[in-house]
Amino acid sequence: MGKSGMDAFWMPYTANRQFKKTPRIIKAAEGAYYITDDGRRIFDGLSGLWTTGAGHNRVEIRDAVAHQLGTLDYSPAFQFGHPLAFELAERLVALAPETLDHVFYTNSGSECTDTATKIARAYWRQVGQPTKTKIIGRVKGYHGASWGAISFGGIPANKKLWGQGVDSDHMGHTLIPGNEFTRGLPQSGAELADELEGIIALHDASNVAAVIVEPIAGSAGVVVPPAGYLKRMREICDKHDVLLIFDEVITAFGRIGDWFAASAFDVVPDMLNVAKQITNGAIPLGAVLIKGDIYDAFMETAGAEYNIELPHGYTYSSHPVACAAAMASLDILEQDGLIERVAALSPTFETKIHELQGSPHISDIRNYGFAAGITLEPYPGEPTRRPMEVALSCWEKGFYVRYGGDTLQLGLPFITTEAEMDSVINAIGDSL
Ligand code: PXG
Repeated sequence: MGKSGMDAFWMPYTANRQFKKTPRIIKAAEGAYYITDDGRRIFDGLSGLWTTGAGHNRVEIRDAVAHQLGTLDYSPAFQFGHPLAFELAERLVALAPETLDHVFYTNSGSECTDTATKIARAYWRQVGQPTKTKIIGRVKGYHGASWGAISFGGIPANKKLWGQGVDSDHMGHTLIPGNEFTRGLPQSGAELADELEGIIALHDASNVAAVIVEPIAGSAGVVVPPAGYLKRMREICDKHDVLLIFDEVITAFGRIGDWFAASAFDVVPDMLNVAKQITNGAIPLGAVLIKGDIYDAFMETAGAEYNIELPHGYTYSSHPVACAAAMASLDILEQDGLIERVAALSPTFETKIHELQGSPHISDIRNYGFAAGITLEPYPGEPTRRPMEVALSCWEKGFYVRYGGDTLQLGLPFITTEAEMDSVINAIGDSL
């Protein structure tokens, strides 16, 4: 593929000029490996983009998708339904914490962000508190690329180009000095949640609709919450009638050795966003899991029964092929015991990843489940350069490691062996 053959595609979140000079083309995959156009096998150290924990090209998903394409390839999402959409929704609410008992389908994490926050604002309006509109996010949060998502997100580079967004404010992040190289949950810092109380007081609770947080921030480099922090956040939301939205686009369906972070940390949000791993990445699908009393409020206030209670949705909400892929992916997680596998091997991964402490240029390592973030010391004035250099060196060695900001990220496939853990961690160490 010559340079001229690569010009037309404006690649997302990509250094296009650099990439097109030194392309990294993936043409196939199997299990935990990619195969490049020059025939190299590359270990998939981020499970795609946190999507493909069960490994690539699962026959069960391929067969379910093929069967669905030959049965019902598409049906209208509005005012009509198909059986799999209802089946999958029942299955999701059975897996989720008990009070999350309704499902709204989207196609992506960004659409989940917009959907959950739109529902939050509309909910307060429907129950007679229409001034509750502000959404609180967090510094270092990532919720996608839509207008809502960049407004509530807290990664400066993703915000700076766009000007005015949707009404929001932000809490600080939880990466505090003293917690470097913590294994799993930091034991100090729960009180950082109290900042939320100050922000709600600043704007007055009568103006605040919801808080949206990733229980473990992914894109910013796997920022693990201090023990007790999320519980404290839940209490503050309850005290001030503010809805709590968990963005579990990365954490749901096994990444942290449980079905959801909400279950793992025993904190139930009012809405919970999922995407990515729900179909093992094979077909786009997202979903917002929603508490019954929110759903009920819309049903009770919409007037005549033929009225649409929530004028929101996407052409591909509940796409039959995506639902089929999700059913097959959930089957795989259950039948192969992959979530139990992640839980069982997490301590081993934790030990191994922290063996990198002391390698040159590492200023912090964080981990939970099969996720880890490594912060690297910046070159003067160039904080993002070193992670890129290390990740590209790993690529040359046969390992895909994600880089972003001043961090490297690992999101191992759930099928990763101990030997593969060693080899990807060694590749990072050697590259440093
Ligand atoms: N929420 C979270 C927590 C995410 O991680 C989104 C929302 C947006 O999803 P969509 O499907 O609209 O892209 C994400 C996406 C990384 C990385 O390097 C993470 C994402 C995307 C690309 C890279 O960690 N997460």
